[in-house]
Amino acid sequence: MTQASLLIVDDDPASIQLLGRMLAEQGRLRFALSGAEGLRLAQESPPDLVLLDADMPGMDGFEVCTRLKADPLLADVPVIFVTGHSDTQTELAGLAAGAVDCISKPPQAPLVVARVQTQLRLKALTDELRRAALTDALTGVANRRCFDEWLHREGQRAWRQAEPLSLAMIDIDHFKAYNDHFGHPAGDVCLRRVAEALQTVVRRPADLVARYGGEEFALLLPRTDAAGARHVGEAVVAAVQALHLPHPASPLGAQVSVSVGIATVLGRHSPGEGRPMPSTALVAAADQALYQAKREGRARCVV
Ligand code: GH3
Ligand code: MG
Ligand code: MG
Ligand code: MG
Repeated sequence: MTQASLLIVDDDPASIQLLGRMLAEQGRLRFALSGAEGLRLAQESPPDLVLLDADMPGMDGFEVCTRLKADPLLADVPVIFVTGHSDTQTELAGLAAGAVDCISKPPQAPLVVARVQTQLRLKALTDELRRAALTDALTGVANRRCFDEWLHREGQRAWRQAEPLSLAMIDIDHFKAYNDHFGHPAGDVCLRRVAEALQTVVRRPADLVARYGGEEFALLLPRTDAAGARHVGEAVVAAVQALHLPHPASPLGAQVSVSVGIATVLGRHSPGEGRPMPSTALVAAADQALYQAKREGRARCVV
Protein backbone atom coordinates (compact mmCIF):
# COMPACT_ATOMS: atom_id res chain seq x y z
CA MET A 1 0.00 0.00 0.00
CA THR A 2 1.30 3.46 -0.81
CA GLN A 3 1.99 5.86 2.04
CA ALA A 4 -0.92 8.07 3.07
CA SER A 5 -0.54 11.81 2.66
CA LEU A 6 -1.58 14.09 5.53
CA LEU A 7 -1.92 17.85 5.54
CA ILE A 8 -1.81 19.74 8.85
CA VAL A 9 -3.09 23.34 8.76
CA ASP A 10 -2.66 25.53 11.83
CA ASP A 11 -1.53 29.12 12.35
CA ASP A 12 0.33 28.11 15.53
CA PRO A 13 3.76 26.56 14.79
CA ALA A 14 3.79 24.85 18.20
CA SER A 15 0.50 23.05 17.41
CA ILE A 16 1.87 21.95 14.05
CA GLN A 17 5.00 20.59 15.72
CA LEU A 18 2.98 18.73 18.32
CA LEU A 19 0.62 17.13 15.78
CA GLY A 20 3.53 16.46 13.44
CA ARG A 21 5.35 14.45 16.11
CA MET A 22 2.20 12.48 16.97
CA LEU A 23 1.48 11.60 13.37
CA ALA A 24 5.02 11.03 12.07
CA GLU A 25 4.36 7.31 11.64
CA GLN A 26 0.99 7.68 9.89
CA GLY A 27 2.18 8.85 6.49
CA ARG A 28 3.85 11.63 4.59
CA LEU A 29 3.18 14.94 6.35
CA ARG A 30 2.83 18.42 4.88
CA PHE A 31 2.22 21.58 6.88
CA ALA A 32 0.61 24.96 6.29
CA LEU A 33 0.59 27.96 8.62
CA SER A 34 -2.49 29.58 7.07
CA GLY A 35 -5.80 28.58 5.53
CA ALA A 36 -4.81 29.96 2.14
CA GLU A 37 -1.53 28.04 2.14
CA GLY A 38 -3.35 24.86 3.22
CA LEU A 39 -5.81 25.22 0.37
CA ARG A 40 -2.97 25.79 -2.09
CA LEU A 41 -1.10 22.67 -0.92
CA ALA A 42 -4.29 20.59 -1.12
CA GLN A 43 -4.96 21.78 -4.67
CA GLU A 44 -1.37 21.13 -5.67
CA SER A 45 -1.66 17.49 -4.63
CA PRO A 46 -4.81 16.15 -2.90
CA PRO A 47 -3.99 14.66 0.51
CA ASP A 48 -5.72 11.64 2.07
CA LEU A 49 -6.58 13.58 5.21
CA VAL A 50 -6.54 17.19 6.44
CA LEU A 51 -6.15 18.21 10.08
CA LEU A 52 -7.52 21.69 10.20
CA ASP A 53 -7.31 24.32 12.92
CA ALA A 54 -10.67 26.07 13.29
CA ASP A 55 -9.29 29.42 14.54
CA MET A 56 -6.94 31.08 12.12
CA PRO A 57 -6.54 34.72 11.12
CA GLY A 58 -7.60 35.47 7.55
CA MET A 59 -9.22 32.37 6.10
CA ASP A 60 -10.38 30.32 9.09
CA GLY A 61 -10.85 26.56 9.22
CA PHE A 62 -14.57 26.69 8.42
CA GLU A 63 -13.94 28.59 5.23
CA VAL A 64 -11.05 26.30 4.22
CA CYS A 65 -13.29 23.29 4.81
CA THR A 66 -16.18 24.78 2.83
CA ARG A 67 -13.85 25.51 -0.09
CA LEU A 68 -12.32 22.03 0.00
CA LYS A 69 -15.80 20.48 -0.14
CA ALA A 70 -16.78 22.71 -3.08
CA ASP A 71 -13.81 21.52 -5.18
CA PRO A 72 -14.75 18.32 -7.06
CA LEU A 73 -11.15 17.07 -6.86
CA LEU A 74 -10.94 17.62 -3.09
CA ALA A 75 -14.50 17.02 -1.91
CA ASP A 76 -13.71 13.43 -0.86
CA VAL A 77 -10.72 14.36 1.27
CA PRO A 78 -11.72 13.84 4.93
CA VAL A 79 -11.19 16.84 7.22
CA ILE A 80 -10.69 16.58 10.98
CA PHE A 81 -11.15 19.84 12.85
CA VAL A 82 -8.71 20.64 15.63
CA THR A 83 -10.08 23.27 17.94
CA GLY A 84 -9.40 24.91 21.26
CA HIS A 85 -13.14 25.51 21.72
CA SER A 86 -14.59 22.28 23.00
CA ASP A 87 -18.16 23.62 22.84
CA THR A 88 -20.97 21.97 20.96
CA GLN A 89 -21.52 24.96 18.66
CA THR A 90 -17.97 24.92 17.26
CA GLU A 91 -18.06 21.17 16.77
CA LEU A 92 -21.45 21.38 15.01
CA ALA A 93 -20.24 24.21 12.78
CA GLY A 94 -17.22 22.09 11.79
CA LEU A 95 -19.40 19.10 10.94
CA ALA A 96 -21.79 21.37 9.03
CA ALA A 97 -18.86 22.67 6.97
CA GLY A 98 -18.14 19.06 5.96
CA ALA A 99 -15.65 17.80 8.58
CA VAL A 100 -15.83 14.12 9.53
CA ASP A 101 -14.50 14.48 13.07
CA CYS A 102 -13.35 16.96 15.66
CA ILE A 103 -10.33 16.85 18.01
CA SER A 104 -10.00 19.30 20.89
CA LYS A 105 -6.81 21.05 21.89
CA PRO A 106 -4.56 20.14 23.55
CA PRO A 107 -4.56 16.96 21.43
CA GLN A 108 -4.06 13.61 23.17
CA ALA A 109 -1.63 11.50 21.14
CA PRO A 110 -3.35 8.07 21.34
CA LEU A 111 -6.75 9.59 20.50
CA VAL A 112 -5.38 11.61 17.59
CA VAL A 113 -3.59 8.57 16.14
CA ALA A 114 -6.67 6.35 16.55
CA ARG A 115 -8.99 8.89 14.89
CA VAL A 116 -6.55 9.58 12.07
CA GLN A 117 -6.12 5.87 11.43
CA THR A 118 -9.89 5.38 11.29
CA GLN A 119 -10.27 8.14 8.70
CA LEU A 120 -7.32 6.92 6.62
CA ARG A 121 -8.82 3.41 6.57
CA LEU A 122 -12.18 4.80 5.39
CA LYS A 123 -10.47 6.98 2.79
CA ALA A 124 -8.56 3.99 1.36
CA LEU A 125 -11.85 2.08 1.18
CA THR A 126 -13.66 4.97 -0.53
CA ASP A 127 -10.84 5.33 -3.06
CA GLU A 128 -10.99 1.61 -3.84
CA LEU A 129 -14.79 1.64 -4.21
CA ARG A 130 -14.61 4.65 -6.49
CA ARG A 131 -11.91 3.03 -8.58
CA ALA A 132 -13.94 -0.19 -8.87
CA ALA A 133 -17.13 1.72 -9.72
CA LEU A 134 -15.42 3.41 -12.64
CA THR A 135 -13.39 0.49 -14.00
CA ASP A 136 -14.40 -2.26 -16.40
CA ALA A 137 -13.68 -5.49 -14.51
CA LEU A 138 -12.75 -7.52 -17.60
CA THR A 139 -10.32 -5.17 -19.31
CA GLY A 140 -9.23 -2.76 -16.58
CA VAL A 141 -10.00 0.33 -18.70
CA ALA A 142 -12.65 2.90 -17.77
CA ASN A 143 -16.22 1.60 -17.80
CA ARG A 144 -19.33 3.09 -19.33
CA ARG A 145 -20.21 5.06 -16.20
CA CYS A 146 -16.77 6.68 -16.17
CA PHE A 147 -17.00 7.38 -19.90
CA ASP A 148 -20.38 9.11 -19.50
CA GLU A 149 -18.99 11.32 -16.71
CA TRP A 150 -15.94 12.29 -18.73
CA LEU A 151 -17.95 12.90 -21.86
CA HIS A 152 -20.27 15.26 -20.04
CA ARG A 153 -17.43 17.13 -18.35
CA GLU A 154 -15.21 17.37 -21.44
CA GLY A 155 -18.17 18.38 -23.61
CA GLN A 156 -18.86 21.33 -21.33
CA ARG A 157 -15.19 22.23 -21.10
CA ALA A 158 -14.66 22.10 -24.86
CA TRP A 159 -17.57 24.46 -25.25
CA ARG A 160 -16.48 26.90 -22.54
CA GLN A 161 -12.89 27.05 -23.68
CA ALA A 162 -13.66 26.93 -27.42
CA GLU A 163 -11.57 23.81 -27.92
CA PRO A 164 -12.17 20.82 -30.16
CA LEU A 165 -13.17 17.48 -28.60
CA SER A 166 -12.95 14.22 -30.55
CA LEU A 167 -14.54 10.86 -29.90
CA ALA A 168 -13.46 7.59 -31.50
CA MET A 169 -15.81 4.61 -31.32
CA ILE A 170 -14.03 1.31 -31.88
CA ASP A 171 -15.74 -1.99 -32.69
CA ILE A 172 -14.07 -5.37 -33.11
CA ASP A 173 -14.81 -6.82 -36.54
CA HIS A 174 -16.71 -10.11 -36.78
CA PHE A 175 -16.37 -10.70 -33.09
CA LYS A 176 -19.40 -12.95 -32.91
CA ALA A 177 -17.62 -15.32 -35.29
CA TYR A 178 -14.53 -15.12 -33.05
CA ASN A 179 -16.56 -16.22 -30.04
CA ASP A 180 -18.31 -18.90 -32.04
CA HIS A 181 -14.96 -20.26 -33.21
CA PHE A 182 -12.84 -20.01 -30.05
CA GLY A 183 -15.44 -19.76 -27.27
CA HIS A 184 -16.26 -16.89 -24.92
CA PRO A 185 -13.26 -17.28 -22.57
CA ALA A 186 -10.94 -16.78 -25.55
CA GLY A 187 -13.15 -13.88 -26.64
CA ASP A 188 -12.60 -12.30 -23.24
CA VAL A 189 -8.83 -12.63 -23.63
CA CYS A 190 -9.12 -10.97 -27.04
CA LEU A 191 -11.05 -8.05 -25.50
CA ARG A 192 -8.25 -7.61 -22.94
CA ARG A 193 -5.56 -7.62 -25.61
CA VAL A 194 -7.43 -5.04 -27.68
CA ALA A 195 -7.88 -2.83 -24.58
CA GLU A 196 -4.11 -3.05 -23.94
CA ALA A 197 -3.42 -2.05 -27.53
CA LEU A 198 -5.69 0.99 -27.17
CA GLN A 199 -3.81 2.05 -24.06
CA THR A 200 -0.50 1.94 -25.89
CA VAL A 201 -1.90 4.26 -28.57
CA VAL A 202 -3.47 6.78 -26.19
CA ARG A 203 -0.79 8.31 -23.99
CA ARG A 204 -1.92 11.80 -22.98
CA PRO A 205 -3.29 11.91 -19.42
CA ALA A 206 -6.28 13.92 -20.68
CA ASP A 207 -7.34 11.10 -23.02
CA LEU A 208 -9.70 8.37 -21.86
CA VAL A 209 -9.85 4.73 -22.99
CA ALA A 210 -13.19 3.17 -22.08
CA ARG A 211 -15.15 0.02 -22.77
CA TYR A 212 -18.40 1.39 -24.10
CA GLY A 213 -20.12 -1.98 -24.00
CA GLY A 214 -19.74 -5.52 -25.38
CA GLU A 215 -16.92 -5.46 -27.95
CA GLU A 216 -17.03 -1.71 -28.38
CA PHE A 217 -14.52 0.73 -26.98
CA ALA A 218 -14.45 4.53 -26.95
CA LEU A 219 -11.58 6.97 -26.90
CA LEU A 220 -12.29 10.47 -25.69
CA LEU A 221 -9.70 12.92 -26.98
CA PRO A 222 -9.92 16.43 -25.49
CA ARG A 223 -8.24 19.31 -27.34
CA THR A 224 -7.95 17.12 -30.41
CA ASP A 225 -9.24 18.20 -33.82
CA ALA A 226 -10.41 15.89 -36.60
CA ALA A 227 -6.92 15.60 -38.14
CA GLY A 228 -5.38 14.67 -34.79
CA ALA A 229 -8.16 12.19 -34.10
CA ARG A 230 -7.69 10.58 -37.52
CA HIS A 231 -4.05 10.05 -36.55
CA VAL A 232 -5.11 8.29 -33.35
CA GLY A 233 -7.82 6.27 -35.14
CA GLU A 234 -5.38 5.01 -37.75
CA ALA A 235 -2.86 4.17 -35.03
CA VAL A 236 -5.59 2.15 -33.28
CA VAL A 237 -6.34 0.12 -36.43
CA ALA A 238 -2.59 -0.50 -36.88
CA ALA A 239 -1.99 -1.38 -33.21
CA VAL A 240 -4.74 -4.03 -33.22
CA GLN A 241 -3.42 -5.42 -36.50
CA ALA A 242 0.05 -5.57 -34.93
CA LEU A 243 -1.29 -7.88 -32.21
CA HIS A 244 -1.57 -10.59 -34.89
CA LEU A 245 -4.40 -12.32 -33.04
CA PRO A 246 -5.54 -15.24 -35.18
CA HIS A 247 -9.16 -15.06 -36.36
CA PRO A 248 -9.59 -17.93 -38.84
CA ALA A 249 -13.38 -17.45 -38.86
CA SER A 250 -13.18 -13.84 -40.09
CA PRO A 251 -14.34 -13.25 -43.65
CA LEU A 252 -11.79 -10.40 -43.80
CA GLY A 253 -8.60 -12.32 -43.34
CA ALA A 254 -6.89 -14.38 -40.71
CA GLN A 255 -6.54 -11.74 -37.96
CA VAL A 256 -8.55 -9.75 -35.45
CA SER A 257 -9.19 -6.21 -36.67
CA VAL A 258 -11.20 -3.20 -35.57
CA SER A 259 -13.26 -0.52 -37.28
CA VAL A 260 -13.09 3.04 -35.98
CA GLY A 261 -15.54 5.91 -36.37
CA ILE A 262 -14.56 9.42 -35.35
CA ALA A 263 -16.52 12.58 -34.68
CA THR A 264 -15.26 15.97 -33.57
CA VAL A 265 -17.09 18.81 -31.94
CA LEU A 266 -15.68 22.32 -32.04
CA GLY A 267 -16.07 24.57 -29.04
CA ARG A 268 -18.00 27.79 -29.41
CA HIS A 269 -16.32 30.51 -31.48
CA SER A 270 -17.61 33.62 -29.78
CA PRO A 271 -19.19 34.33 -26.39
CA GLY A 272 -22.92 33.77 -26.26
CA GLU A 273 -22.97 31.75 -29.44
CA GLY A 274 -25.51 28.94 -29.38
CA ARG A 275 -25.40 26.05 -26.92
CA PRO A 276 -22.98 23.16 -26.38
CA MET A 277 -23.51 20.13 -28.60
CA PRO A 278 -25.26 17.46 -26.51
CA SER A 279 -22.88 14.58 -25.80
CA THR A 280 -25.44 12.16 -27.26
CA ALA A 281 -25.02 13.92 -30.60
CA LEU A 282 -21.25 13.38 -30.52
CA VAL A 283 -21.74 9.67 -29.81
CA ALA A 284 -24.33 9.43 -32.60
CA ALA A 285 -21.98 11.11 -35.07
CA ALA A 286 -19.08 8.79 -34.14
CA ASP A 287 -21.48 5.83 -34.51
CA GLN A 288 -22.42 7.03 -38.00
CA ALA A 289 -18.74 7.12 -38.96
CA LEU A 290 -18.27 3.66 -37.46
CA TYR A 291 -21.14 2.20 -39.51
CA GLN A 292 -19.58 3.75 -42.59
CA ALA A 293 -16.24 2.10 -41.73
CA LYS A 294 -18.09 -1.23 -41.45
CA ARG A 295 -19.88 -0.68 -44.77
CA GLU A 296 -16.68 0.25 -46.56
CA GLY A 297 -15.08 -3.06 -45.63
CA ARG A 298 -14.05 -2.87 -41.93
CA ALA A 299 -10.47 -2.75 -40.52
CA ARG A 300 -10.34 0.98 -41.15
CA CYS A 301 -10.93 4.38 -39.66
CA VAL A 302 -13.56 6.83 -40.92
CA VAL A 303 -13.63 10.46 -39.79
P1 GH3 B 1 -19.22 -6.49 -36.87
O1 GH3 B 1 -17.96 -6.69 -37.63
O2 GH3 B 1 -20.32 -5.98 -37.73
O3 GH3 B 1 -19.03 -5.65 -35.67
O4 GH3 B 1 -19.68 -7.96 -36.38
P2 GH3 B 1 -19.67 -8.53 -34.93
O5 GH3 B 1 -19.83 -10.00 -35.00
O6 GH3 B 1 -18.47 -8.05 -34.19
O7 GH3 B 1 -20.90 -7.79 -34.28
P3 GH3 B 1 -22.09 -8.34 -33.41
O8 GH3 B 1 -22.67 -7.11 -32.77
O9 GH3 B 1 -22.97 -9.21 -34.22
O10 GH3 B 1 -21.43 -9.24 -32.30
C1 GH3 B 1 -20.77 -8.74 -31.20
C2 GH3 B 1 -20.31 -9.90 -30.38
O11 GH3 B 1 -19.56 -9.45 -29.25
C3 GH3 B 1 -21.45 -10.71 -29.87
C4 GH3 B 1 -21.12 -10.94 -28.41
O12 GH3 B 1 -21.21 -12.27 -28.08
C5 GH3 B 1 -19.70 -10.48 -28.28
N1 GH3 B 1 -19.43 -9.93 -26.96
C6 GH3 B 1 -19.95 -8.79 -26.40
N2 GH3 B 1 -19.46 -8.65 -25.13
C7 GH3 B 1 -18.61 -9.70 -24.90
C8 GH3 B 1 -17.82 -10.11 -23.77
O13 GH3 B 1 -17.78 -9.46 -22.72
N3 GH3 B 1 -17.06 -11.21 -23.91
C9 GH3 B 1 -17.06 -11.94 -25.06
N4 GH3 B 1 -16.29 -13.03 -25.15
N5 GH3 B 1 -17.82 -11.59 -26.12
C10 GH3 B 1 -18.58 -10.49 -26.05
MG1 MG C 1 -5.34 28.79 15.46
MG1 MG D 1 -20.63 -4.09 -31.93
MG1 MG E 1 -18.23 -5.99 -33.84
